[in-house]
Parts: sequence; C-alpha cells; structure tokens
Amino acid sequence: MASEPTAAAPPVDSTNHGLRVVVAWLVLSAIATPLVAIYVGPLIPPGNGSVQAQGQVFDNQVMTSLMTPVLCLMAVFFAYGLIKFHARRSEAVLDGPPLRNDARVQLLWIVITSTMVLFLAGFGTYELLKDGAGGGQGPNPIALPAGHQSAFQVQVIGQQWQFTYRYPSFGGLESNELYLPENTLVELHVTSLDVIHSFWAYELGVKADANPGVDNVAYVTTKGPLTFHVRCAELCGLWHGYMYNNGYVVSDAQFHSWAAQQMRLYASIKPFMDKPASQGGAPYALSYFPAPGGGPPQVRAG
Ligand SMILES: [Cu+2]
Repeated sequence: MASEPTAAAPPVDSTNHGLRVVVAWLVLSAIATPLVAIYVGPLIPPGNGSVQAQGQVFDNQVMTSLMTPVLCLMAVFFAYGLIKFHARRSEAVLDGPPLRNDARVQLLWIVITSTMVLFLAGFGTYELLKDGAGGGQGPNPIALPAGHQSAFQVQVIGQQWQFTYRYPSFGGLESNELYLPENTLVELHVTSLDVIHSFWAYELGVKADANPGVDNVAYVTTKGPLTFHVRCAELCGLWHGYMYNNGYVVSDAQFHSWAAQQMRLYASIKPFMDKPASQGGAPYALSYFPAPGGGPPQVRAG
C-alpha cells in the first residue's frame, strides 16, 4: 500500500505577539506623546497673535497629542507584522491559522475610539462656547465671550476686491485700513456689498464669511502690537487673489491718533456718506444689499 504524503503541520508559536505589540506601543507612546505635545503642537498655526488664536494653537496641541498614541499603534502594528511575519525567501509560503473574532479587542476598540470621539466633541464645543474661537457666528452669536456687552465694534465689508472697515463708535468712519487697539475685545460685524467673500485675519485666528445681507458676528481679543495678514478666503471673482492687506494691532494712543487722522480725511465725504441710499449715500448699517443693475448698495430694510 502506497503511503499517503503527510501534510506539514503548521509550526506551533507560543509567543504572545499581542503583548509584545502592546508593550512596544506603550513605550513608544510614552516617549512620543510628550515630545509632540511640547515641541510639535505649539508650532501649528496660527500662532499666539490673539486670545482666540492662542486657543486654536492649544486645541491643535490637544488634538495632535491625542492623535500620537493612535499613530504609534499603527506604526508598531505594521512594523511588528512586517518584521516578524514576513516570509523569508527560502521558506515556502504557508497560510496562517484561521482568524476568529476577538471580543476583547473589538470591545476595547469600540470603547477607546468612542471615548476619544465623544471627548473631542465635548472639548470642541466647550472651546467654541468659551469665546467663539474666532469664527463667524451669524447675526445672533451664542458663543459670547465674557464682557461682550462692552466690546469694541468694527464692521468688515467685503467688496470686489478689497475689504473696508467701518467704526460705528467713530461716526461710521470708513477706512481701507484695519487698525485695532491692543488688549481689547473686538466685535467684528462681517458683511459684503456684492458677492460672497470670507474675511480671514490669519494671525488673529479669525475667519468669517462675508455675505451680502448678512451681519456675521465674530469676536477676537487682541493682545500686544501685531501686524497681521488679511486675505479673502472665498473665490469671489477675477481679482480674488489680489484681495489681501495688512492689519495692525497698536497701542491705545496710536489707535486714537490714527482714528483722529482718519476722521479728518473722512470729514469731507461724511455728509455724502450719511445721506440715505436713495440719494446716493451709504449710511452705516449692519448689512447691505447690492443694488439691482449696479449703483450704490442698498441698506437692508428693517
Ligand atoms: Cu473676496
């Protein structure tokens, strides 16, 4: 009787690979996470130009720190698998033992990822509600920073293709320069005369849609003197790429002397500007509508 060829039994492996991976992951995470939190997180934009920008840097720091152990797990898992289980050239390629569900791993996976996602949702909501985080909140903001009742108001008006700024506490003064006093809570009212724009004051950590007919409120608390970039962040026509400028946070004294100088320049056109729109004026209003067929923008009724 011919002997049956015996199949080679798969090699018995008693090594606890899972434990090795977990230990390597914990060691790598314990080293990498503080390094990322301390050295990488603070480098992420937009910098510490305002209280809200600083808050965004902190948020990025928290998120990159949370992300690091997840990334480490992926790296360790792949590295271990590639090194430990790759087939050598001299070996026949054998199929491994069949995989079965592992209820503990599944449960851990669900619990850990759900906890992280829920924590980040809660953390993000808290950070938003604290001071608005520099985002446009529409006409009725719910994330009001402390002391918002006495915030300094500045209107930001997008138009093809520049931003202009009006200061209601200076008689509706309009300028194409944005000056802000230092250490001040500023309430920005962002709107547009024509198409949709987006007011992005990068180092201030402010980004808010500028839409015609909408008064989009965003808060920012300035810190020390700062030159910041303003860009339009919404494709708004032919010269969208040209729609950038510098803005300045200056001392109180410098701000008032700038405002006084602007008021002198503005005085000659103020009577014309204050006329009703029907007479060609552009009196201060919280939002404007483009006039059908051109002409001066219409003040929103009501
Ligand atoms: Cu624009």
